[in-house]
Amino acid sequence: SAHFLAEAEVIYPSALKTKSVSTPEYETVYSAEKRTSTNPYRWKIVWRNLIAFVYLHTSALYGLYLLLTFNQVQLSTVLIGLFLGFISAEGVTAGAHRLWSHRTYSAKWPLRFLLMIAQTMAFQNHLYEWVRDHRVHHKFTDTDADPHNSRRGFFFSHMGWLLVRKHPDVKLKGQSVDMSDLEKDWVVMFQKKYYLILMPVCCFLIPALIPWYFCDETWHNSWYVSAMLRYALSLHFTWLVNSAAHIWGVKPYDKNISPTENPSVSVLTFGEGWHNYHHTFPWDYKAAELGNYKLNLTTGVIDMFARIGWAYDLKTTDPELIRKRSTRTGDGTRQEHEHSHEN
Ligand code: ST9
Ligand code: ZN
Ligand code: ZN
Repeated sequence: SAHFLAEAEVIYPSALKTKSVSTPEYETVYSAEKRTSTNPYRWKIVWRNLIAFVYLHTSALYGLYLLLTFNQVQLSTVLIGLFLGFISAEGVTAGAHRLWSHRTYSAKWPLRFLLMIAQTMAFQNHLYEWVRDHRVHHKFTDTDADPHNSRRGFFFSHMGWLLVRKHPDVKLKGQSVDMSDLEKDWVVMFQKKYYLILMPVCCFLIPALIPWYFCDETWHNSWYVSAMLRYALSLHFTWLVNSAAHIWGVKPYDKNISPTENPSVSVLTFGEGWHNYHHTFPWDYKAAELGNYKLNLTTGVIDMFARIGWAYDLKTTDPELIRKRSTRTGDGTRQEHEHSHEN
């Protein structure tokens, strides 16, 4: 999708300078590269993305500055930004992640449509691409085929992976991931087809228009706070799942994998920081052992839609299975819990 971009080669062994190699050719080159093992990764910066990220971060910092010099930005603008940030986060957590990537529950089309619009507001690529990358992340965690392989360091797994071409293993091994369920979902295919119109409208235009039109905010403040700052923060909170929650924290369920239990990330992502649990039991709609809404607001949102029948077939994990598994593979930090719901 991004082939028309300008790009520069940073570290790129001259022997590998072919731009688009065919699969067999690549495999030969790659295994030769692996044998010599001088440069396991080939970094090719995507300048369009780098420039866009520089603009986004400069604008977001300026938005933060406007916000901190209180008299400039209206309170209603801040509240609208927070609200839209929350809605877009649910599009990612309840939608892209727990519904479409992992099928932890089923949803009627009105809920799928709402989640799709919310996820479009989050601009983290369309659902089809997001889910494909995420399924590949789970299937090939911490290998070259993992799009945000955490072995390549904090920065790469956080945002660096969006600034360079993917490792060829991602594309090669990624082909083994079944995407037919998404291809059958008209909501997903509709978003994919119209993404280049829907995304700018939902992520930038509407969030900037609302405070300006309804609250007499200046267009300037509206743009930098409700559009830029809101978007940048939601990206960084999301990215922390791939960076921080693959580095820092305990591993009560499986000590042999990098994902951790990270309460701070859980707060910032409405429940997606219980990542050791999630990688061990990915089918659980709570993405955590416990259903505590305070540290997992997304579970509360799904439960709410379950109450009105829009979400159904919520999948969870048998406590006995969790106990056995953590005894066998955990790091010993799991507390025995009362399994009565404490919400
Ligand atoms: C963003 C995504 O931020 C964040 C995702 C985070 C995930 C977190 C998960 C944690 C759990 C949930 C947390 C919730 C948190 C809640 C929020 C709280 C506030 N499999 O990609 P291309 C093939 S996006 C199989 O162009 P390049 C495929 O054939 C931010 N095949 O590769 C494809 O063609 P097509 C905004 C794959 O050229 C072809 O390769 N967006 C796979 O290397 C080319 O693919 C951006 O910044 C695969 N996985 O470029 C733009 N992948 O698509 C980012 C690829 O036609 N993207 N293929 O089928 C790009 O510009 C480019 O993708 C690139 C790589 C430069 C990164
Ligand atoms: Zn996941
Ligand atoms: Zn992960």
